[in-house]
Amino acid sequence: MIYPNITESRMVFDLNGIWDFCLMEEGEVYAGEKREGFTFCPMPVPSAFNEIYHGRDFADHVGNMLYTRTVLVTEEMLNGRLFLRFASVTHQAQVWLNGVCLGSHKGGFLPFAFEITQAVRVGKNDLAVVVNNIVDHTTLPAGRLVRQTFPGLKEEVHNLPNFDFYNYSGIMRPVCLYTTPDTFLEDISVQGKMDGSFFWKIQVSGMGSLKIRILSPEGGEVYVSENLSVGESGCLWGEGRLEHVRLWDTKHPWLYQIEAVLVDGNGKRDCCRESFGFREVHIRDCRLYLNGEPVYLKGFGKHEDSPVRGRGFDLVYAVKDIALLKWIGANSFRTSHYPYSEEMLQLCDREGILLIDEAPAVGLHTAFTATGMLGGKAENTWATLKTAKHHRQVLQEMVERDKNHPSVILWSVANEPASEEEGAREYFAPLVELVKELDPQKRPVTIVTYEGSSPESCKVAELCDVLMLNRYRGWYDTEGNLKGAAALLKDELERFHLRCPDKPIMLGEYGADTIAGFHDSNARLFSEEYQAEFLKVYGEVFDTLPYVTGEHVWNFADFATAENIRRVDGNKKGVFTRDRKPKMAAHFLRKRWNGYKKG
Ligand code: GCB
Repeated sequence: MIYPNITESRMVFDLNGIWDFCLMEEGEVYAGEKREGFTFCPMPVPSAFNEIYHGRDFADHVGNMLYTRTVLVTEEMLNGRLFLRFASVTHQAQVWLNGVCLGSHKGGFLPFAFEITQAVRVGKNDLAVVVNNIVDHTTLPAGRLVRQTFPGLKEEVHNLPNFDFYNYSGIMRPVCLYTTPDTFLEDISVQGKMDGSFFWKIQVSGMGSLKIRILSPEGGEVYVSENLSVGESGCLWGEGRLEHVRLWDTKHPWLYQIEAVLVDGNGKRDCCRESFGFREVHIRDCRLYLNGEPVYLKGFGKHEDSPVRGRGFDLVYAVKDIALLKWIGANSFRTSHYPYSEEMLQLCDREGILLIDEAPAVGLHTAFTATGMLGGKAENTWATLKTAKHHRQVLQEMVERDKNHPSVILWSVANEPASEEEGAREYFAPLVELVKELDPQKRPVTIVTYEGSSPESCKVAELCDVLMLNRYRGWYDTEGNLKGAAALLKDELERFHLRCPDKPIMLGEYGADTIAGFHDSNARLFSEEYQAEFLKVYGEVFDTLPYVTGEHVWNFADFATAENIRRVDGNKKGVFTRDRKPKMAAHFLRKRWNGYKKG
């Protein structure tokens, strides 16, 4: 999937701005009609709709909502083909243009586009999007729709997320129109290796002649291959090798570009560029290697989350967060629990941040208890959930979107599924295989597992290249007893190592809820002292175990969750507050991580 950039042959028109918005009633149908005289309110796009207006009914609305706007199209825009692209609509979208349904898309964190060359007209066009935010046993993330009645009251519909973050929704990331010539470049895949060799593959919508150039970080041409003929399959690949290549790493994230120019039978050109790096990721002897050097992952599980904006696209927080990661000495983060915006990945490429790119597959556990909402009743998850097909779709879309990013070093297929239950291996084996098959770089793959999935009960450990474990000893159990927590942690890590002696292990999550400004000289639960001590004790355990290859603290910043009695104004495990002020733990990590080298 090619990111919509303006090039010599392509125009991009921003459709962000204020759209008309209304919540829809349950059972209400939209069939493409113009809703004149209807009460719409202004809604910024992109954004999460939830916190823009006042009221619980508004914020917690379950079901459909309608976004509309007029789109003006000029004659020039219709010289070739025109596409309408949404970077993400959470969780499902049905798109209408001039009263005609263009199609729908399921999955709230990945892009989709419709060709509108025929459906659009010069002048004014009516665009409408029906957005649905329900999470249930068929969606990713997963949730549950429940109907409740109270004496004398009308039935209420609640959507319980199977996950610990607020279900922000709406048209969350940018919307645009982009043009292409009649025959156009559909996809560019590119991979650079440590020895300077590179491999590219181009997908074209028809036939033509192709010119490929590689541009150095300064923009100079370092490789060219031309008059390459693209036949009926529309697919062409090639390889080459550069001398004195500059590698992409965390200190010097050198970015090269591949430029593809296609000329079709009528002499029309299409031109696109994609950034990439020369770098390799390997796993050997329980360690993760970047360009042949062991790399220890220091960082966080994050969220796209900030006050008012919720999970809506926000470049200000994206750049700020990268700056804070650098300040604290982190080198990586996980895009928990869904693929982040394309712009965030571009920033990580540019700034040398390593990413664990996670599919939106969270809540795959029918006994989910982190927020106490499902009561922890063990059910047969893999016979109950109906997510397998959709899971394949999101993995495919994620790898297609993110495959060229040098920052992505590991794929996460899911977070905390019921990996201890019968059926887990059968569910995940084909998904892990799919990712390996789709990724031209064959990056390592993981499934992030939780405490209930022990070294003795986990059914998916052997499927993973890296064991990524989320552990809350000293918080959800053994609370307050950090000595006991450390002993349990170490014992469990050793048992995992015995089971998988060749696999690196990393902590995908560990942390403690902490109220900023709450202090206690005895380091009691919820105090800043406890959080700092908790992280220190965990760090001491990791330092003694050579196969521990990384530590990702949960969480980078405080974030919003659904309302429940385990959360006071959201999840407070942030090392930074929600508005990005450091807690004591941030200063501790800054000391630990800056210059840290695992022996
Ligand atoms: C977890 C989840 C994460 C939660 C966290 C917590 O294991 O993966 O989504 O927010 O625990 O704070 O409970």
